[in-house]
Amino acid sequence: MNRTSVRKHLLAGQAPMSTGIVHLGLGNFHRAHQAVYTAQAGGGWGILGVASRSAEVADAMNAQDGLYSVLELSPEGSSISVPGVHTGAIVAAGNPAAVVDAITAEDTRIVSMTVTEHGYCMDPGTHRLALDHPGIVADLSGATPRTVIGQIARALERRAETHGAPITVLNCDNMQSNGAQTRELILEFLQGSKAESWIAENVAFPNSMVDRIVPATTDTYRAAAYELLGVHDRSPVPAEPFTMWVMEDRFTAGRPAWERAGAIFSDEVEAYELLKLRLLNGTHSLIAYLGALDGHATIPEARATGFIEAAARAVLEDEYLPTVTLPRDFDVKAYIASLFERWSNDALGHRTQQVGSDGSVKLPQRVPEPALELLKQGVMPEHLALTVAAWLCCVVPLSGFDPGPHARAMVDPARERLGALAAQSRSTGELVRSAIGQVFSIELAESNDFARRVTDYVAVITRDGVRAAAREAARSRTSRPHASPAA
Ligand code: CS2
Repeated sequence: MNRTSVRKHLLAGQAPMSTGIVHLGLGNFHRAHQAVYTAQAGGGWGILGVASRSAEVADAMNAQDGLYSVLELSPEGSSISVPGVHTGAIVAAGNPAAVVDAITAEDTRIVSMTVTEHGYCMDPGTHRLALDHPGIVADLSGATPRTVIGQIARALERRAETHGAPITVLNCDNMQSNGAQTRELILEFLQGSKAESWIAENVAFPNSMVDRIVPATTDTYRAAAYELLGVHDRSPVPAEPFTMWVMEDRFTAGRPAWERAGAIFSDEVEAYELLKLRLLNGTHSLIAYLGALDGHATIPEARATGFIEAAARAVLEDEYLPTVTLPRDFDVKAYIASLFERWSNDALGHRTQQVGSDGSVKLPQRVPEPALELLKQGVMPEHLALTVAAWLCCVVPLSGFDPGPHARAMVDPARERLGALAAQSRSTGELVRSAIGQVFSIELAESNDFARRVTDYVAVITRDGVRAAAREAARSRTSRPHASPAA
C-alpha cells in the first residue's frame, strides 16, 4: 500500500508537509477521528503518531508510507478512505526520549492525546494526579518520562527553556472537562517549576468532545478493506458513519481548519461533553455489561434484546438526561434516536467485551456524579446501581458465578485489586462498599442506600441471573421509590 496504489481513496489531497501535530495514542479511535478531520481540513498539516506500547500499528503504517484505511460500515453499505496525513509513527515504550523531543520540536504546534481514561494517572476520587502511581513516581524522580503527563510536562518545560514557541495541548479522551483536567495534572506534575508562568502565557488546553464508534481491527475487517481497496492494508480501522467533534477554539499556535470537515467550535463544550459522556457512554456501558452477562457478543445484538433496550432507555431518560444541561438549540430527541440507531449498527459488530473493558476507569467519568445528584434529590438511581452491579459481576464475579465468555474477556486494570478486595471482604455488601469507595468516590460509597442497592443487584444477578435483576430495576422505575436524601 502506498500513495499511488490508493490514490483514488486518499482524503488528503497533498502529502503532509511537516509534523505540526504530535498525537499520543495511535489507536483506532484517533485514526478514524482526528486524522480524518485533519485530512479533510487540508492545509498540509502532518501528524506524527505515537503508539503507547504495541508496535503493531506503527510498524504497519511505517511499512505503508504512513498510510492505512478507514472502513466505514453500516447496514446501508460500506465505503473506504485513506486519510494520508501521518508523517510517521513511533512507539513511546521503546523510545520515550523521542516522544519528548517530538513534542518539544519548534514546528510542533499541537500535541493531542487519545490514551484512554487510564492513560492520565489520575486518582478517580479526587481527580488529582496519582502521586503514588509508579510511573509518576519514576517520572518525578528525573528519569526520562514514560507517562503521558510526564512526557508532555517535561516537553513544555524544555520549550519554555529553549525556543519558547507556544503550543496547544488537546485532550481527545472521554473525560469530563478534559482540557482543564489535563492542565491541572500537568501543573501538579510541574509544581514549583519555572515553566509554570510560561505555560500560563503560551499553552492552551481547550476542552473537547469527541465521538465516533470505532471497534478493534480483526481479520474480517482486513478482508473487507481488501475488497474495497484492491490492495492489502495490514491495519485498517472499522468505523461507523457517524462522527462528531466539538471543541473550544483556543489554540495558541494555530490549528487545521477542522471546521471544513464538520468539526464544531463552541463555547459550550462542557455541555456537549457531559451529554455525550452520560447519554452515550454511560448507557453504552450498561448495554455492554447486561449484554455480556446475557451472552451477547456485540452491542447491536445486546441492544436488540428487549430487556436490555428497556434498561438502556430507562437509564438514559430517567437517570442521565435529568442531570445534564443541554447545549443551546439542541434537538435532544433526535440525538437520542440517533444513539439507538448507532447502537443497532450490526454491520459494525462493536463488541460488548470492548465497551465493557476498563470499567474501573471509564465508569468514574460516567456514573458517580449523576448518581449523587439524583440521590441528593431523594431519587434512587436504580439503573446506575444496576450498571455498577453488572460491571462488578463481570469483573469480580462472586464465587460459583460464571459471567460468561464475553465478561471473562473484559480487560480491567482493577481486576486484581478487586479480586484481593473480594478475598478480604466478609460479605458482598462489604466488597461493594469498598469497591465503590476505591474506584468511584468516597462520597458515593458513603451513600448507604446506593451501596445497598448495588449489593441487592449483585445478589440477584448472581442468584437469579441478569434478566431478573433488570426486571427488578424496571419495576422500581415504574414505582420510583425514593431513597432518603443523602446528607
Ligand atoms: C465506549 C466508547 O468503549 C466505550 O466505553 O462507550 O468508546 C464509545 O464507543 C465512543 O466514546 C464513541 O464516541
